[in-house]
Order: sequence, then C-alpha cells, then structure tokens
Amino acid sequence: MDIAEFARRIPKAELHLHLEGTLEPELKLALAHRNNIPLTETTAEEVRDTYTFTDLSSFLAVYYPSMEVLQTEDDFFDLAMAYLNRASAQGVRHVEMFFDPQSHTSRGVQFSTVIRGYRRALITARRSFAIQGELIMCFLRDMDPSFAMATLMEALPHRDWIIGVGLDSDERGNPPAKFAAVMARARAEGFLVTVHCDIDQQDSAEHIRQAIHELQVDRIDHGTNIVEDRRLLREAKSRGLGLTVCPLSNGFVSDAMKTDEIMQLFDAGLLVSINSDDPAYFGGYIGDNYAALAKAADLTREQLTRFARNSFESSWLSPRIRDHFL
Ligand code: ES4
Ligand code: ZN
Repeated sequence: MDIAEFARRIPKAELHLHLEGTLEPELKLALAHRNNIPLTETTAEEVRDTYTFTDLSSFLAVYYPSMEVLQTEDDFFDLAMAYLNRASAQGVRHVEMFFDPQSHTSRGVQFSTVIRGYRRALITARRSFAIQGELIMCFLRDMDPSFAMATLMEALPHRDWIIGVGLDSDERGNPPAKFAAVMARARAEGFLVTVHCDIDQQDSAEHIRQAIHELQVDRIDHGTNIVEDRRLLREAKSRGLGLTVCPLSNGFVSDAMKTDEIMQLFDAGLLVSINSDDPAYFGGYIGDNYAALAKAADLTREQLTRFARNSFESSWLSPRIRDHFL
C-alpha cells in the first residue's frame, strides 16, 4: 500500500467540515431540478467551473448563493448522506460537522427543517456506513451578534443534537470578541465552543488570543498563525487545545498549503488534526487532505498515524468512547 492509500484508509475523526461545503455540482443540479430552481448552468462541468476562487471573499460569494437549492428536510438529508458516505470511504469513523443555520433561516428555511434532515442522516449513516457524528452550529461572524443570539435561542429545543457552537464566515473586521456574549451564553447552556481563526488574517494572533482568553474556546479551527506568538503557542499546548487545520483549503484561500507552519505546530506537540473544510469546493475529502500533506511534507506512516490519533484526542467524544478509538 503506498502512502497516499495509507493516508486515505487510516481510521480518523473529522473535526472541521462544513456540511454546506459538501455540495457537489451533481447534487446541486439534482436539487435545483427537484425544487424547480432555475440555474444558469446545465451540466456538472459548468457548475464546477463556477467553483473557482482566489481568496475567502470570492469563495463565500459562490458558496452562499449555492445553498439556495437546499429547501426541504430531504435536501439536507441527501446532502449529509452523500458526505457521510464519502467520508466513511476515506476512513472517517467519527465526525463533528459544522452547519450554518443562519444561511438558511435568512432565506426562509426553518431551523427545524435543516436540523431534522441532518439528524436523520446521522442516524441512518451510523447503521449504513459505520460512521458516527455530532453537529456543531456555527454563527456567521459577518452578521450582527444579535442574530447569532436569536439563533442560539432557536437552537435550544434541539440542544441534545448540537454538541457545540462555532464561528465562521468572513473574519475581516469581525474578531472573536464581538461574539463574547453569545459564546458565554452558549457555554452557560452547555455547549462546547470553537472558533475559526483563519490563516493570514489581519490581527491573526490577536484573534487567537481573544478566542483563548476572552471566549475560552475548547478548540480552534485553522489557527496556524499561532506560530507567530510563542507565548500563545505554549498556552495552547498546555491547555491541550486542538487545532483543526485544512491543507487543501489553505491553498485556495491563501497562496499556500502552509505545510511548514502545520509541521512546526505538529512537531511542537500541539494537537493538530487534518481536515477537509469544504471538500466539494476545495478539491478533496479528508483522506485527500492527509495524502496532500503527506506528499508536501514527506510524511511517514508514523506521522500520519499521529495526526489521526490527534483527531480523536482533540474530538469532543466522551473519554470512554474516545479511548475505544485510540
Ligand atoms: C468557510 Cl473556508 C471558510 N472560511 C470561513 N467560513 C467558512 N464557512 C465555510 N467555509
Ligand atoms: Zn472552516
């Protein structure tokens, strides 16, 4: 078995995956057809051609309008099932999946429609594909914190199905501290907390500092710019904070995969895991991300095994179940 095959097969947890980022061109077309939504593109190739971007804003400008095809509970179910099927084929045994309720409720789709579809997929996939998972509700940081708070309130009847909350979308001018009150309330309601600290943002280290000190996060999504601040790095390590990095995504929203930074953090002993972010848009699922980093950093099987182990160690599984995977 070559290293790429090993990378795809090794049992792993996925901790940084946006369900809405798993919308493959073929499914987008099928859902548009089913819901009578006109699209300018008529073939999967044409849709794929629109999936091109050079930075985060040009990505988000394609990403949000694509979601229009997601309308019914079955649509959300089909989206999540397609992902869970593929993830299972690339070694994922446990997944903590982000979803963006505001990107649906803001266009008239009910919160309960979204979560019912995703929840049913998780139950079905556990039986069909031997993969289990949890949902993490993300707030859109480029919208007002009062909308995030209202969304948190709307989620409370579904709290048993949401393990934690996250913060995503456009980070420019939207630091973690802006959402400190929402995140404090979420924590008081029993949710775990994670926050995107995207690569190469302005004030990256300051955003990471706010996430750790002011939001008391349980994990950080991306966060590779922590290499710039030795004190923060030491603190993240001593707190056992996981960093969920996404090599292929990095290559799209920046000019590089950030191999050196990822390996520096990994070698320093932080709980760095490899993840896919938005696999339908960034050219690969999680195993492909393991394989891409293995190639770029010339990783050994032992190192890949350590990355996979990190993914379970920094997951939000209960210790008893986590131990079963380690
Ligand atoms: C995202 Cl790559 C990225 N960055 C920020 N927010 C996001 N939501 C989905 N993908
Ligand atoms: Zn992300």
